[in-house]
Amino acid sequence: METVTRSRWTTRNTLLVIVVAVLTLAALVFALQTDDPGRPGADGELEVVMEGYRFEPDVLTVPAETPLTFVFVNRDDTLHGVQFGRAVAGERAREVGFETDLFDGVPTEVSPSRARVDHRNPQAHLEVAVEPGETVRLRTELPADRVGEWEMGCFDACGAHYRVGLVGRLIVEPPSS
Ligand SMILES: [Cu+2]
Repeated sequence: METVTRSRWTTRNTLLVIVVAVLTLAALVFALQTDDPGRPGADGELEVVMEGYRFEPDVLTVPAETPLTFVFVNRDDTLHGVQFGRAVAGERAREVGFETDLFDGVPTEVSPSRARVDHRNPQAHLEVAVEPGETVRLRTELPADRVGEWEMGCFDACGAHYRVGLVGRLIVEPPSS
C-alpha cells in the first residue's frame, strides 16, 4: 500500500519536473524569439510595425557606425509621425516631440521622400510621416557619439499618440569590431 503511494508520488514528481522543464524551454525560446526582431538583419534592415497605437517591436537595438534601414509599416488607419530622441518637449498633454533629436547632424535618406518632415519645432527635428497602410524606409548610419538609450515616438494629435503608447526604446550599441 505504502509502496504504491510512493511510486505514484514519484511518477507525479517526474511528470511535474518534465512539465516545468518544457515550460522553461518554451519560455526561453519565446524570449529569444521576441528579442530577435528588435535587431537589424544581415542586410541592415529593421522592420517596425505600427498597429493599435503600438510599435512592434517596441525595443530596437542597433549598432553605431553601421548602415541601417528602418522600415516603418503603418497598419493603423491614421497617419503616424515617427521621431527619435530624448526628453519630451512641450507641456503635458501638448507634447510636440523630443528636446534632443537622435538624427541631429546625421545624414538620413527617407523614401518616399515626401514622408520626410522637418518637424515644426525650432530645431527642425526629423519626423518620418507614415500614411495608413504605407511603408516608409529611413536609411542612416549613426555615429559613435549616439551610443546609448533613446526613445522613439509619435506625437500626433497634440502628443495623444505618444501618451496612449506609440512609444518605444532604441538602444544604440558601440560598433562591433
Ligand atoms: Cu501617431
